[in-house]
Amino acid sequence: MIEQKRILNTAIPGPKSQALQQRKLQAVSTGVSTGLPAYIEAGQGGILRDADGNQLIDFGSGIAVTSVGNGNRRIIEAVSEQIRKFTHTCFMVNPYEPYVEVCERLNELTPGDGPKRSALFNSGAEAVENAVKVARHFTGKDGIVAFDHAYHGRTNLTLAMTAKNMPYKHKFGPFASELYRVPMAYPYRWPGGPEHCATEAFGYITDQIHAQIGEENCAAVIIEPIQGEGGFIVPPSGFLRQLADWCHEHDILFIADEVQSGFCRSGDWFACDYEGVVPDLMTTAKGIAGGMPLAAVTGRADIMDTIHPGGLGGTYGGNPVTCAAALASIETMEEENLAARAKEIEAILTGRLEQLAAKYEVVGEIRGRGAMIAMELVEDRDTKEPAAALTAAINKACHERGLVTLTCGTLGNVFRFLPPLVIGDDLLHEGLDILEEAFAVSLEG
Ligand code: PLZ
Repeated sequence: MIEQKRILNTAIPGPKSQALQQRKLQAVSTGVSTGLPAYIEAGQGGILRDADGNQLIDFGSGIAVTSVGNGNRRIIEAVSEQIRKFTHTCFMVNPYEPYVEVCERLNELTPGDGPKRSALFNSGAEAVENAVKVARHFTGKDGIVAFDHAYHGRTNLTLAMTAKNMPYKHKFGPFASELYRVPMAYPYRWPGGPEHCATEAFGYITDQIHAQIGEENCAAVIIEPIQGEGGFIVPPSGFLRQLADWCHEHDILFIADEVQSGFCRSGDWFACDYEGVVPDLMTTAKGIAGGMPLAAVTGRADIMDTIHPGGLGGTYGGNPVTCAAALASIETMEEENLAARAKEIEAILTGRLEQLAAKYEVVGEIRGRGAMIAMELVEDRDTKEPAAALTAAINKACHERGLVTLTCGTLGNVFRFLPPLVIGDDLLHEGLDILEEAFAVSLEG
């Protein structure tokens, strides 16, 4: 057991972490960078313990993954038991029950009452790639529409869908073809003002698809119901529904990428639930399996079952150990009602962040849902000029004080909060105290 308490023994990163970072430089490609190079040795709940014995408060959950907390008893038991039984057969060679059960649970939990089917993969990007494969196969069309600020992964096809050049795409092209980008309904930065964002964005997007691709050439529109890496952008209420309805009218599949927003993170099982949107296909990963690498595509049975036998798969997809973790993770979310807990976390985070906004003009907007909350920092509330350097400085000040924080945003000026859903109120408040201090030192010197 790790006490749920922040402990600072050394500077962060401490000497042992610094020595490990030196080894890292000699062994690991520079392409793989580390946000906070305090090397982790153990973790539980809302705490990560590093090589120097420092205990850090976790506001990142390994990018929205360990929603049920590191060191989760159910996950440890389920994974250990499965490893003792067998670790791998490849589902395509010798199947096993946990894979089927995960698919059953996904089909039940995802929005929509009709019959559904799922297929399991290893990473979010792989799930997105497969959703695109399925959409093209089913519709017989090629065009895929993604959004400004989108993030869908780092493989070649998903990079074509990801919006941001640096660091993701820079000099890694050429990228896959038949991928199109349309504006995102981003209320805070919508040129006509947030109140016109929903209708104007819908108009632009559908006009653009009509004029530049043609509905009859368009297989799918893919969107993160709350954009993650792009800046926790929440589209205006009603926008997703309107877009999904328009897609249906034109035989275009509506794919929701819930890799980051799914599994209770947003205060519902899925961010689509809040908007009453039923996607044709949904991609999930991250929070699904408490840190084990598992991802899924879930969708309408008539779509998923048009694929010929053998058309989908992979050596490790739905590995039994990851499936055991997913079942334990889903059980934890149900038994501990972590969706409701995400809403409590939302109340605490937004309450405290509003106090910061009252004090500091640099806080341009606070947004998000559940335990997926962000604030966008600007130089000036009128011009909304992004305050990327300040965002980085505050982030660093949090790290030095033992708080694991993450930034995001195409413009690098969004501070995001993704604590494990099992974190205690005391740690949340302590983390927010540290954030306040980081604001004070970064802005007031
Ligand atoms: N779709 C919505 O958020 C992963 C990326 C971190 P993988 N986001 C974190 C980084 O810098 O690589 C993500 C996502 C959405 C797809 C993905 C991709 O998921 O499991 O990283 O492949």
